[in-house]
Amino acid sequence: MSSNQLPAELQDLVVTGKLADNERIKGQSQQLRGTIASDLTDPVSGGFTSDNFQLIRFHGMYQQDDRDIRAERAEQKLEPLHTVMLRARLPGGVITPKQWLAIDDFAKHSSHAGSIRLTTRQTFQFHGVLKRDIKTMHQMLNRIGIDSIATAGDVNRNVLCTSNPEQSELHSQAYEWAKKISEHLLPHTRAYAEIWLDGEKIESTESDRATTAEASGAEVEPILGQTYLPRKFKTTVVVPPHNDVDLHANDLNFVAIAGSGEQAGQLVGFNVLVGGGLAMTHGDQATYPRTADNLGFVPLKHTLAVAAAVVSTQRDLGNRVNRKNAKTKYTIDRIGLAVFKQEVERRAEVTFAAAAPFELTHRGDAFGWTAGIDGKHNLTLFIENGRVFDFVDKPLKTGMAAIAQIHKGEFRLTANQNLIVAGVAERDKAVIEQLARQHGLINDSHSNQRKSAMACVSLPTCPLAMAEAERVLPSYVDRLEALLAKHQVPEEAIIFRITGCPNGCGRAMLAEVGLVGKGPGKYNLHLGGNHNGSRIPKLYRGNLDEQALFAELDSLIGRWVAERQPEERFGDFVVRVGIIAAVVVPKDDFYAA
Ligand code: SRM
Ligand code: SF4
Repeated sequence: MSSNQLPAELQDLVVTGKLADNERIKGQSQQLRGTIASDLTDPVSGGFTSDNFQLIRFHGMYQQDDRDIRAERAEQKLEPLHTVMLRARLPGGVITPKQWLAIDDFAKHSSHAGSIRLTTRQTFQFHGVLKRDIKTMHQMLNRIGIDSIATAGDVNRNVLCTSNPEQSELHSQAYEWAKKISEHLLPHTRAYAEIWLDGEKIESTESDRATTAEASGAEVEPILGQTYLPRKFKTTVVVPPHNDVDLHANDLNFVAIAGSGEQAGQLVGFNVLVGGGLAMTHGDQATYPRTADNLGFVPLKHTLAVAAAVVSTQRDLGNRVNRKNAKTKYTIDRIGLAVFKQEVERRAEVTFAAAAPFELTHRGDAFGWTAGIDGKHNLTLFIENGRVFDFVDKPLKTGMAAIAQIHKGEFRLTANQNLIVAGVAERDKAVIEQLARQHGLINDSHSNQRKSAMACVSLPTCPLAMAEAERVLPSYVDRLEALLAKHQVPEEAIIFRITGCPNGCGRAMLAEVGLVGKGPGKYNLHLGGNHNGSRIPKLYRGNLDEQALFAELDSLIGRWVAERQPEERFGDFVVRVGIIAAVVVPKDDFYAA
């Protein structure tokens, strides 16, 4: 038996029953090809048919329609206006000005909304791409060395890496590992190149992922397996003390550990944390958000083997019957952390050492200028909702393009939906800052509170949205700012996040105040997350409309200001005084009365 297969004694832990239909789709897809190519030439529908609707996700796209006009089109007996949303693969969120200019140009010509959307996972999305433009889009991306392989679907997604604007030695080493891990866990199928690039080489991956064939003729997927993973899988590389990537939202996390003595400041290995994830389903207590557990420390040389072992353990033991319980977090709670760890050790042929000490102190981005160790400078720009668009009063997209025209360094997208102009020479600082100010990319009136808020995309493009998120965030922050001013703490900031449904894309389940969409205009209010993102907030009040919500927050903020200990954060206060119980063991505590 290969170390990459399930030993006999663990066979009983495999969930049996009727497999989810997605397993059939993957199994019959000829390694993710399906009949996507023929759908592309079908002039009748703007959408993808049957299984292809799911399969395009593995190529980084989702079929969507504009929900604002869905009813109107139905009345006119028209099919929804199908378009795709594309999500790029950008490990660590790094993108060059030349690449930015090309995506800026494509957004102008081919995306309905004309915007570039920075996501909570350090990449960008195009919304509203018509079927006829999809191939052009992939070919344009390929020319600039970007792809969208495995940014969606049951695979390892875009690998995050702390966007450390100080660009320490440790950070640049960690970033190299984020790229290597991303590359190592990619699917091996040539489907992407065949369908979108007419078989051309994929410029963004180091190797042409030519694959060996099974006896059946199918390409071999050595890590992901022939039917890929049971569910989506997310990985980060974290450089303490900065937890901007929100590691507890992820299945697999490599926490960078620096050496001592001669190796001080150098990356020597990683603590490996597994089993984080934030999604749940309203009314289904078998689903819950969960923080990640620390398996221990491994030296650098074992990194890729451990990554592959965690992925393949989840591949073989994850629930393929019920997709709602399929993620790594549920596998670990079902089979036990000790069993999961032992199997990872066996597959990777390592023994985890005791976890190395580390501390995570904060999550927000360091806005404005910071100096790097290379004598260069970095400018972190706050992009509300990650929406790079030419708004009437602030032409952000034009401003970004103007900066890209002259910038000689790179851009870094952050996991907080913001953007860093990185590697700026002293002599170029003034002109870049001037361009940023001129186009509304720097606005000194933005409060700390506004810069600590985040929302998912939600309506009108997200088919799963139950309530608004991105579109209400600015006005909800106005109200929160007004409450902080009323209670005499205008400089304070509460980590405030809105997510349009319980899937949790805006990471409200790691906020101090988290709103989860319940229905149009209605939200569940969660409290008790903490500043560094290691505690899950619990339901405080359900189904609140805007008025009820801000009435609750008014009274809670009033109590916090009156009764807090020095420097005590809102999330810690509500737990300390018993307004809400702390979630310590998510499986047991999240729904406990
Ligand atoms: Fe997400 C599905 C947007 C980060 C959990 N997410 C979706 C879809 C694709 C809806 C769909 O399936 O049709 C949304 C598309 C909306 C649109 O129109 O753009 C969507 N998710 C996003 C983004 C763009 C939100 C944003 O405002 O930035 C983020 C893109 C990340 C990326 O670049 O890859 C995004 N999604 C997240 C996160 C946060 C994170 O990873 O840090 C989570 C919670 C963490 C987690 O996975 O537990 C998240 N998205 C989900 C889920 C629930 C997964 C689950 O475990 O059940 C879904 C639904 C699903 O997979 O079935 C989902
Ligand atoms: Fe859509 Fe829900 Fe994700 Fe928001 S949280 S983007 S509404 S799936």
